[in-house]
Amino acid sequence: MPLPVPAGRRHEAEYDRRRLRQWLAGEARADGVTRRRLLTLLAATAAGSALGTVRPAHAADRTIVKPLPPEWFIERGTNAETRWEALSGTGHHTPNELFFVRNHTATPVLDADDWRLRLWGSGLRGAPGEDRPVEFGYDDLRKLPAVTRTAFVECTGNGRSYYTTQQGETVAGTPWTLGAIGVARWRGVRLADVLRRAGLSHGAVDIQPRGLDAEYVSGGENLGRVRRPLPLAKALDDVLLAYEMNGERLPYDHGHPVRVLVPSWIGIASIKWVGDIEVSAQPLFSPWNTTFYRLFGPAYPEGGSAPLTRQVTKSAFELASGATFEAGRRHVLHGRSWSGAGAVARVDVSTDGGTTWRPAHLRDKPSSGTWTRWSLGWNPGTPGPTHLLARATDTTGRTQPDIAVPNTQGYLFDGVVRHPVSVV
Ligand SMILES: Nc1nc2c(c(=O)[nH]1)N[C@H]1C(S)=C(S)[C@@H](COP(=O)(O)O)O[C@H]1N2
Ligand SMILES: [Mo]
Repeated sequence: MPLPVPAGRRHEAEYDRRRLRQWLAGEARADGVTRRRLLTLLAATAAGSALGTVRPAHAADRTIVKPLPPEWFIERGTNAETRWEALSGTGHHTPNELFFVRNHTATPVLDADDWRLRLWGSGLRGAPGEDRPVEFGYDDLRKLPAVTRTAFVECTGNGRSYYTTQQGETVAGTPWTLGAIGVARWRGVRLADVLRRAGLSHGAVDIQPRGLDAEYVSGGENLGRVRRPLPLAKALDDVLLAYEMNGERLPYDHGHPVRVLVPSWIGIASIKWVGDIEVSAQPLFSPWNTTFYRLFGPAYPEGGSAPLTRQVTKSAFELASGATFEAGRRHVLHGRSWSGAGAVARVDVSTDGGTTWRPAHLRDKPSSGTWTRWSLGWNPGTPGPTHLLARATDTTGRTQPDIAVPNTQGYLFDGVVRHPVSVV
């Protein structure tokens, strides 16, 4: 039996863990102590074990906490894209270790025990003219009725690089291929339940969750903390405050202790590390529904489109770019297709660069808010390079076009992607 730890020491051990996590997040001073020494200490704590195999030389500069082995991820600045070939053989849900990360700055390492969610603003009932904030702790949320749902989180810029490589357009932003999406089983509470408990007024129209990560500086301008308004109708419909991902405590990089999860909508709506939610009787704006996440370009009005909401339809093969296939043998191609408008109920695949098409075999019951896995047998004949193409159609009748309508920030690419492979 382990010896009982004196209360004073237990306390200090807990504080030490927190202090070390703060150091990792750049929030503690460590004058006169080497980085190596602190990493050794960190590795000995519970926080350390959750970090896995942090590469010591880079640990203090890293913006993502979890390991990013190059066979699973393509690192893109503060972000990490999942490699599609790494999803081969995984189930319907993306394992947490493989889930892409999109960080405006860096993952803050937060402690659920210290965390509070503050709801405030003119859309809450209170004495007239009085701003009446309401707070919930982590345990308060865990005591509310829990719900579980499978949903993707996908970056609005997923597939952005194909505007350039397939269409010759110049677009601004992270040049994702198709790996800025993941599907997880999220568990948490309905945002509607929390809003009602906080005392939602009849006049409320918008809510605005805000992250606890650092303020975002873009082009020399401090835009403040990451935040984006959400119409009340969506907030009350199917939005969750999630504290679990695939049966595990929410990982640091994905919003620990609590994130917003807005099914079918663009990834930016699903605010991670949520610290407060403004509930407003007036419509709200932030840079993330004005400058960003509207469509600008020749096909759109001068001031841009309306703020973006749902994702578009896309397909991807569980293959590396340039994968090789032996001629004269039967192979099975696997892939996944998804849409923000409805379930994907039909996928057509071409193995000859788009000349002929065959329907793929669906491996999931089509369901909205998530992808449908599919497969197709292929017996390639002549050696040489070719392109594999997949075109999905969702239950609302949307089919992926050959060409996506361009916009300056390269959002919502829905064109059919030409995946290069070679037959050997
Ligand atoms: N607080 C906060 N929330 C955030 C972000 C962020 O940088 N800070 N990035 C957003 C964007 S653009 C996307 S695509 C998703 C990515 O979620 P993930 O990192 O869990 O995959 O989180 C969103 N929520
Ligand atoms: Mo995103």
